[in-house]
Amino acid sequence: MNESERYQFDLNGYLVIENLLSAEEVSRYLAAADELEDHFVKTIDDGPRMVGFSNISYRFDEQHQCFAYKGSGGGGLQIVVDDFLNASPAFDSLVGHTRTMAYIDELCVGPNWIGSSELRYRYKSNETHTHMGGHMDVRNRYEFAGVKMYDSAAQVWRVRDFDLAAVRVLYALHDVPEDYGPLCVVPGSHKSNYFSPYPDQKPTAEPGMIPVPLKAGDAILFTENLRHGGFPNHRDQARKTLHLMFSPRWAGSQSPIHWNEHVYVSQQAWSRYSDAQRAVLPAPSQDFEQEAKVQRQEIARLKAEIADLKSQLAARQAEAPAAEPSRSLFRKVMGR
Ligand SMILES: O=C(O)CCC(=O)C(=O)O
Repeated sequence: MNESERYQFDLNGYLVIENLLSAEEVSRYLAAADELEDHFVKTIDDGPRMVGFSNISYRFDEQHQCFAYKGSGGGGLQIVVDDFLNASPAFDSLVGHTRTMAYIDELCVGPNWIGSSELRYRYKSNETHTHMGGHMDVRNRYEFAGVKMYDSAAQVWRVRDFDLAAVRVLYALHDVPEDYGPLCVVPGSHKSNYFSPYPDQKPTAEPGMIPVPLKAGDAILFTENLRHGGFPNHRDQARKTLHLMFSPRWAGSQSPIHWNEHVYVSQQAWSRYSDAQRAVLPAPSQDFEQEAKVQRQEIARLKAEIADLKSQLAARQAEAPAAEPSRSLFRKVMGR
């Protein structure tokens, strides 16, 4: 980071890096995102399903080894694909991406790694409700250290300015102007001593919230303590972006499906990575463990669905009109 970038990042809590991705990287990632889109749109409501933090219902996509969920902020559809790095070798060069890691290593003490990875499709009218702002969660800590520290990853003593527990990077796969659903932020809110008094809702209604338009290949880096959201997408096409979160290895994931655990790396993706790439991801859990986790959740969901259907049936039976009087009662009443 140069002097101006350090100043801007500390002051505002975010930084736009123009052309962090090369034109070739942008076209490769966008082509892969385009190719996957149809599949995720068609299958998003299928099983098997798993429930993540905050009751978010995910679908495990066996074919691409990803977890996907949908949302509808602002009334428009959003599809979020967690662990998208498994979905295509086209994304491999994003793991340990040299230009990105130069920023991450300066902001976040090593050994650091990818704490969440999302491919987001945000369709017409979709917006992301406002959230975060200030000292909200220790896993998001923003700290200006400015002291000499031992860097255990590089095994050297050095003066470190930034000591963040979570840095998000959002890469634009096409131009994202103001009407195309850009990320929005309240600059400086990462240092706020009060939580936002405004509801976690309409990003356009919150005072101080500004959109951050990007060009294809640009990225925005921000501290997770920064208050942010996503402006509405007014266009007929989906806004497509890639999101990585970096954290020290000891910090738990904030992806709802991996809450306080870590991202899922498939055996297939792992086998493609170099040692340097493997350093920024956890090794794959045994496939059978992952499979068992998915199956246990699916069984629990089906049991809950059966219980719910049984109680609906019981309620309907209770409401049903009384049965015809029995013949003996009829006889009694009629005196026969
Ligand atoms: O995709 C967006 O516009 C919003 C992203 C966001 O809120 C997040 O990364 O936490």
